[in-house]
Amino acid sequence: PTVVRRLDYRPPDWFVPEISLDFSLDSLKTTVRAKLEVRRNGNHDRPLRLDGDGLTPESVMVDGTLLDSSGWRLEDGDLIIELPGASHVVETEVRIAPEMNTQLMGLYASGGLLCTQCEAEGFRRITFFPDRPDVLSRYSVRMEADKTRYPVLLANGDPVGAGELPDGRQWAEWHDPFPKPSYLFALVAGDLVANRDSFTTMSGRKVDLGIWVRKADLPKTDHAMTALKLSMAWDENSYGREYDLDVFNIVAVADFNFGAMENKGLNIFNSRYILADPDTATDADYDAIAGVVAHEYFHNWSGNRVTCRDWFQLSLKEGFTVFRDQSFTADQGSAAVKRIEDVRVLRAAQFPEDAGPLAHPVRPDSYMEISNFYTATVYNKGAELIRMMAVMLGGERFRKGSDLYFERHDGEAATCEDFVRAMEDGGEIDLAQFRRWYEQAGTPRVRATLSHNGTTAKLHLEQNVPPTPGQPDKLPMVLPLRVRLFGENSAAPLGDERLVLLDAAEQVVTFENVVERPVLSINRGFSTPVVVETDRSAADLAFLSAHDDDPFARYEAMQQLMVDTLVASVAGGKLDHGPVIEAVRNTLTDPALDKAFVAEAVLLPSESFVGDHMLVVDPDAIHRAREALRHDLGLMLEREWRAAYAATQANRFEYSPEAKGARRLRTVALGYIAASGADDASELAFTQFEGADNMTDRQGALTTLANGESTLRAKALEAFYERYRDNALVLDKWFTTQAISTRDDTVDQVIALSKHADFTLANPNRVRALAGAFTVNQRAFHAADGRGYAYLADTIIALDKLNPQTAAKLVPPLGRWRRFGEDRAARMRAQLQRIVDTPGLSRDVFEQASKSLA
Ligand code: B3K
Ligand code: ZN
Repeated sequence: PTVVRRLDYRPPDWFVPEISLDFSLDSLKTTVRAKLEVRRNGNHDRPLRLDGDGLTPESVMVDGTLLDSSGWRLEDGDLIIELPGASHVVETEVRIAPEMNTQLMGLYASGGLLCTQCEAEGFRRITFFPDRPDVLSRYSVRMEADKTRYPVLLANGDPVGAGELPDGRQWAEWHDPFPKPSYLFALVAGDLVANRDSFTTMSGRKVDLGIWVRKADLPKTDHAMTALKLSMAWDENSYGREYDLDVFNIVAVADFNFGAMENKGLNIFNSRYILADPDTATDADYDAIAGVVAHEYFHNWSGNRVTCRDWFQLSLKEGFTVFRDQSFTADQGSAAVKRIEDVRVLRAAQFPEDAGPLAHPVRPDSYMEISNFYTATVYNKGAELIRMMAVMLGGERFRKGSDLYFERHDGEAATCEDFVRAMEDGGEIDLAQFRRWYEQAGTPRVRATLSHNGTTAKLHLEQNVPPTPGQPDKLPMVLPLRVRLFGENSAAPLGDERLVLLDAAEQVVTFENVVERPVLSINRGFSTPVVVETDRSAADLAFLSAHDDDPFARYEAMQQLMVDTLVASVAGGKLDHGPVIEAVRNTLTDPALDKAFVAEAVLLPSESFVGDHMLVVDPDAIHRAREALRHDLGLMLEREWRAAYAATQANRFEYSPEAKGARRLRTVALGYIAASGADDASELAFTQFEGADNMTDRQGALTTLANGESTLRAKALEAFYERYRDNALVLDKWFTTQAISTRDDTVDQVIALSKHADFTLANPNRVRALAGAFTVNQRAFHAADGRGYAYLADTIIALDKLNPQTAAKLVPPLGRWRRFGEDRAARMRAQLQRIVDTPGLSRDVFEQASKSLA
């Protein structure tokens, strides 16, 4: 496959200021007529090239005249037309079959609906068009369809007309006044009902809001609606951004390749990020819904009004929008817990990516298939870059920078460089060296050593950015480190927090008036996305976990203590669980801490996070060490866990931060009680399972049972299945709970589940629920005999024939082979090779698998 390179960017040869689309919709035979006003860009004689993917023109007209087949040609699926003048009107007609579209890109069918997904390059599967984000057009869309099957017809922008047609058909027309790239085009046709509401913007305009779902799902849409209105108000208050159309619609669909899509005025969502009620959605689901609704809404400015010039700039809209949705969520509840969650995601998904064969800069330099670059690096590390700028600038100057960015580039297709320059000009800061964050892949490592002499403390800092594919040598980055010292005896801070900008390979920071032995609190709030190595003792970490005034740093100290303990015990070192147990006890019994924070802080790091701290990952040894520590924590603190469990029981369902925190702690406590080996643990879990009035408690109990050997396990799984077998989103949880089980037989169970009548490769959520979740289960996936790898490869190969994009997302876990011992590495490579050797492989999977082998 050809490689696309960032530095090869050229402006488009032709612009398309206006486009009219006319759809005659049918699930098997949809006719698409497109009328493009094209305008030559500059002085050149190159033909008009319209991207196409799997399309055959039924007819091609230029300026009203039908061309015979000598007037156009197809080249790699694209339509090429030689045009004499500076502007013309080009009309094409194609037929497509949404029902046959298993890739879920372009126009496709989902549960009787017709819907679209165009980002990044799906529009070319609908009609011939210059399908690149720097071609912005005004869209008029007319749709007609059977009135009974498709009573509701939606598209971008505002509705401008509708009417009846003979033969039981009807039509509707929508017009979007804002020029937009083709990836933001959308339409939906189906039998839908709406949860309707309205929002009055800061300048007093009333916007009609609609969340469209199947009739039975209507009662599950209130939470998403609340989140939408909160998001609209938040963007006005925090960024001065107002909504700009008269209507804003959201549609939920069951079959979707990722979370949701920010199409102008018509967001289309994976139903799992819309539908919620206490009986079927967990607190984590509620939070994810609010976060994704906010994210897609915020794209209206960071993405739609200002879009990307080319796909290498993807982080311009995604990194910024993730940062915006993270800030929104932090403002709605506990900012500390939100930060902990975000860092956990970064470490679980992005750090391993940055350390492996698929590592790439936040602004990549090349790709074979752009769909493979919707990554944790572009999204989550990209958000960290924005956050660092915000930390360096402070709120007010950051806002000046963002205001300038929106003002300068409204209506344009911009670059990451444009964003950085707006921050420099608006925020009055020099970001010359900071730009390396966009260029260099790899997670920087910082070594921090504190020494104390008399009343002076010196912090010695060293940074190092590891080599990554194509980037053997790295330059020093700018790392904004929030640092503070605490006195060991007084347990009080020694001076204010300092923002240290580490921008050289080595640097020494001096602290005066340090009158007692200082303990180092560094990278507070995770102010820079790096790995920090210190020589802090277990005692110092325990001290910080109890006394640091930055909640993130407190959590971090506890995590470090736990990781150090686990790594030492895997290495066969001294096995002393004491400091962890005491630190957990202190946190658990500290009445000043909120329950949600406590629940996060007392959780052991995941097995894969422990693995990330080892030279060679030994999944079985890590599992044993972690289970041993869990057992000791459960046993030694049994009284405290039971007290926490009792204190959080029987709060009737309420969706408030306090109630959520209580539920979270309850299930964590239940897990530890079970880990202690207590005889009544399964009974306790089963009672919680049966008595729960909400999914959080029910699933928490089910997870505990699913990890165990009790006979109640099968009983609970069966009851859960019977109760929810008709609810796809809840059935996904049933698959996931079994796929992440810590039991010895999980590989067999997962392989059996892949043959279950309710398993299907056609639905991406179901695939992720089983195969995707399984890859997170380090010990089961890395079963020594390689069956986990073979199962995953089988799934990838089978799925690739239907849905390459979703198949390609399953490849990276196999690419971590370098981190494992020879035996496992060989088995992982063998599966990657088998994938690469498969005839007819998609570009998506080929890119991921071949790069993973290198
Ligand atoms: N912009 C879309 C992602 C599209 C992914 C295409 N492979 C959703 C989002 O980030 O908001
Ligand atoms: Zn996004």
